[in-house]
Amino acid sequence: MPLSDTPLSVSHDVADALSSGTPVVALESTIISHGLPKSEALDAAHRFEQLLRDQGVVPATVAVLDGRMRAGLTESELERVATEDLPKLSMRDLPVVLARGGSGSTTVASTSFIADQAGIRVFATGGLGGVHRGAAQSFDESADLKTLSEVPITVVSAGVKSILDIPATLERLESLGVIVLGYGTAEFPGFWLSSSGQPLDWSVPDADAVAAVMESREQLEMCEGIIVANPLPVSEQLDPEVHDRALEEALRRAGEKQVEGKDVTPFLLSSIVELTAGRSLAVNLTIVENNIRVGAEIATAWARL
Ligand code: PSU
Ligand code: MN
Repeated sequence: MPLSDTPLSVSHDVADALSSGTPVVALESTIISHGLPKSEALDAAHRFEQLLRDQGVVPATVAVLDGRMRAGLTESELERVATEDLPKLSMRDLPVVLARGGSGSTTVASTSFIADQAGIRVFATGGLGGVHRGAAQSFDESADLKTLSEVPITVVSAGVKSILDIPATLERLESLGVIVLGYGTAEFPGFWLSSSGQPLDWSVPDADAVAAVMESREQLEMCEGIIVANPLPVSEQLDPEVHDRALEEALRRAGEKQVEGKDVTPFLLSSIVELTAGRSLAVNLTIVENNIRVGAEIATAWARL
């Protein structure tokens, strides 16, 4: 199907940048609509985009609005994402919501898919979805993993949150053939903590090295995504003791309330914000900003190639 027939709208800014070789970085909207308190969401969405512009990169925040996939939002569209109660859309939700002319925020999976359809190669986020604790019983594994094995995007993240089973997530990424590069580290980051303690096979020193891997993947015509695992500096991580206590209590609450399915991630995240008196949220924002900076460097290095 020609691109003009697909329900995809690329903003003028983003389309111009893509055709002129100006670097573009995609941003997801689930962080904005579900990952942050409503009071913070719009400011954060603005800040994320501005950070990219400051580095000479065009931001492409991704969402679904009124039955169309969007890459690059206007001010009023960004406001809608931050203030309306939009459903969180993973891959399998896209055809249904598009068919109904509906709207929603996009996860890592659906953002990766839409960004790729728009021709965007780099995406910056906070943390990825992964294998949940207890997945051996519940089979709860984020569709992010499957999609990242099918879409040749490069996503910058601080690993996955400790609310998940991190070793199992890394095993699944290996099975799925997703490329994982430690950015200046040989250990997988632990989101709020600089390291999860899990070793990685590959580490890269800088954005040029990531762009070189992207080029090499392209030469091999591989479709698997690249995860650039970018840790927080130790000086900015959440106090490990505060982290461990909040995590334990949040998991206990989720078990007690029998939270299931796609509600698990937002429930645990908001519980941890409450249990750390907002500190996890401040660290969360720092993480996304850090990843955006690295995403901008990678997109710039890629545009140079
Ligand atoms: N991890 C975070 N913050 C988030 C998410 C993950 O630290 O907001 C969101 C992302 O959009 C991710 C999604 O793609 O949750 C994964 O949800 P699920 O496990 O339901 O696939
Ligand atoms: Mn799930």
